[in-house]
Amino acid sequence: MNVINVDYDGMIPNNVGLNQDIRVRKALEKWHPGYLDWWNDMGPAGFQQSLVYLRTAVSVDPKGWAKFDYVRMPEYKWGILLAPQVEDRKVPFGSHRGEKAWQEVPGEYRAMLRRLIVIQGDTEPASVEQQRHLGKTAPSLYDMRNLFQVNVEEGRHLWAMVYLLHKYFGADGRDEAEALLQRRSGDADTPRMLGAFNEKTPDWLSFFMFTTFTDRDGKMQLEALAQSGFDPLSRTCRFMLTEEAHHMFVGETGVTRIIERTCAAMKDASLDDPHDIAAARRLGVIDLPTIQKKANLHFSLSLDLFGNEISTNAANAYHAGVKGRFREERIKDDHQLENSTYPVLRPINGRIEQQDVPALSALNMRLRDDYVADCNVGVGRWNRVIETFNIPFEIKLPHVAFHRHIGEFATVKADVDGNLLGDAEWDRRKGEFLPSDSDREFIEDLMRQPQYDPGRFAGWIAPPKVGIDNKPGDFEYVKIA
Ligand code: BYC
Repeated sequence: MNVINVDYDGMIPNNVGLNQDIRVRKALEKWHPGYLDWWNDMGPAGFQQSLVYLRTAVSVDPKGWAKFDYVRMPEYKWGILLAPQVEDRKVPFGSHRGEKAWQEVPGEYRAMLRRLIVIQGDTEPASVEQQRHLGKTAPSLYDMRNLFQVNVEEGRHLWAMVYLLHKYFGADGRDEAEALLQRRSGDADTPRMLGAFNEKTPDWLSFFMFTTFTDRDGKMQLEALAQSGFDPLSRTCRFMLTEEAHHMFVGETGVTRIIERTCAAMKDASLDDPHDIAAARRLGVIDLPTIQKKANLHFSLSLDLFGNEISTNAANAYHAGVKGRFREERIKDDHQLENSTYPVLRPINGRIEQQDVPALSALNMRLRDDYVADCNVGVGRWNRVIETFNIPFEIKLPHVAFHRHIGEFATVKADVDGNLLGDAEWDRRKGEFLPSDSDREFIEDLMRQPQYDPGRFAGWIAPPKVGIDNKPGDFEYVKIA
């Protein structure tokens, strides 16, 4: 079997030799109908019979791994794809640094690995559930197709984690795989595991912010897991990262196109004051301050996904060689961190202060710092669009203490500049920073009318610069059934 090309003949496309691995193949085939039931119940509402122009992974060769074609989503070939094995790979960090990477789960790290794989797996179906109603308000067939592409690939990422559970974790793995189909985003009794995945994604601006900020947490976590000494996890995550890039592209360019449309409408109407919200809204576009508020919301929710700044779980996972740092191989240090420190921000006596703590326990903070830097690159691209229109407005990421529910800042209230606020002042001013009910109603009203004509776009978003798979502007990305 060729590790680059995928065995595409069976029920489950794969490059892991599933045909020869009868136990795992049978277990996955047993899990499959439950997955399809979940997809039909909780996947994109209303478009399951439509033909969607989707890419499917047919190889793991970085130079060309996908083919595009029309497919009905329930018939999408969700495959199990691992990046090619790196010959003679070594554990790159922690106490086992330099030892041969593990092809099986080391007994002493079994519970730790299972927990990380389950948490990663849980986020994937959660996001599909959160986005399931958006097709009904799609601003174009191009955007609708991108939404569905993201959705089917999150479904594939669930398959990726379920494969690891079935292959390497025996009966407990099978139970966990079953439970991944039972939890539901936002459900009071059986919620998804991490906070941000129980929030709503009620409109397209939220979707684009989610794919910008929350999918980027996905990128960072996958990069950290791709370093793992447990080689099958590393290889799985490396291939998932290839797909993840498109999800962030969808988010970042989606927000860019909304900003572009807003700025163009303001210029056409000679509206120079970006803070004249009512005037911008009268033009049928989303005002820049509301875009900023949505960014504040989704960025702060995504920061919570990094866990506690100071975490024994993270220290243990690094020491064990199970979860590394962002781009571990590019960092110049001993890759063990037993004797180094890292600066962490903490609220101390009513002020936010920086404290040096043991680097091993600060790994979540470090990954979050890398994440914030990566986010700032994307925000810079948004601001360059605003600049080209000469509009005096800059989108800024809020301070990391703002609107937090996990970690050091969960017990304090802060404004977007990191000034600590009393409860009363927070209650009075939170509408300045976060979308209010009326902001949400405005956006919902604006987006109520979908645009399903090929090549046409709702009035609040600019068309993309190029089509998917280089298709022309009027390409029918979704044939609505
Ligand atoms: N919500 O020691 P701590 C993606 C819990 S996104 C609720 O800081 P740790 C995607 C924590 O579980 C990436 N609970 O934990 C994006 C722990 O509970 P237990 C998903 C939380 O392990 C878009 C306790 O608090 N992948 O792929 O250092 C679309 C103590 O916390 C939260 C991963 O996250 C929270 N936000 O850090 C689709 C990678 N935060 O176990 C997909 C795998 C913490 O003591 N996960 N808690 O009862 C991990 O690496 C880590 O588990 C975490 C938490 C970074 C999540």
